[in-house]
Amino acid sequence: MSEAKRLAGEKAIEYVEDGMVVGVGTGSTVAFFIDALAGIRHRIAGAVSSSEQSTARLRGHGIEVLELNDTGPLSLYVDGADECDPGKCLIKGGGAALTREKIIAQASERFVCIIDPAKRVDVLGRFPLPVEVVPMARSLVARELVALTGGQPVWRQGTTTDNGNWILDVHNLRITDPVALEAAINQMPGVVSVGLFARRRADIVIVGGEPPLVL
Ligand code: ABF
Repeated sequence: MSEAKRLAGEKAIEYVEDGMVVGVGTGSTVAFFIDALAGIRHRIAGAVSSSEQSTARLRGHGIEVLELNDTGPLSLYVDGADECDPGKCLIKGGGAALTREKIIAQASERFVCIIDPAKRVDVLGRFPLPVEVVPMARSLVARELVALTGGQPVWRQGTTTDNGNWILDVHNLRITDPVALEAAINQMPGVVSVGLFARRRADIVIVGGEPPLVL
């Protein structure tokens, strides 16, 4: 599977144009993209990173990491996903970086999602849906998620996000209306963000393979 991730990550380089500040996501597929980006680092103006993990990898390659507040809107965001449906709606956040990923996706004109074939599903929800919560709201939000979705929220113990918050993973969902569910969960007090990327979904999906599939 890591070969498929590498092929997807390398294909995404085709969307990088000279002088761009590139939005960079998080995860093992993105790691391949970052490594490929290193080969053209002199052609780009820098990167905005969605996690400490990606920041370290970018800097390790000598790529300058910039603040989103300083760059303004971005032309391109490249990130992975945990699941992708036929409408290019995504579940993300398995790596706990969902809030920063959502911010950068929203700030970007084009979101290129890079995945391996196993991430493609007909209906989102087999992968537990991550929800970032303010710590004091953990059990309140968990109860509300049960009432709203019928799924089972599980506290990802031992994980603190880059923003100092906690993650609930909601199991056993079948998400037939991702836009509506994203909006409903976003409205819960204590929720920082939900790992459903439906309102701002991917524009282009690259499925790693020989050759890569571009959707
Ligand atoms: C991040 O990395 C996430 O939102 C997602 O959880 C993960 C993708 O997984 P992988 O490591 O397989 O690329 O983008």
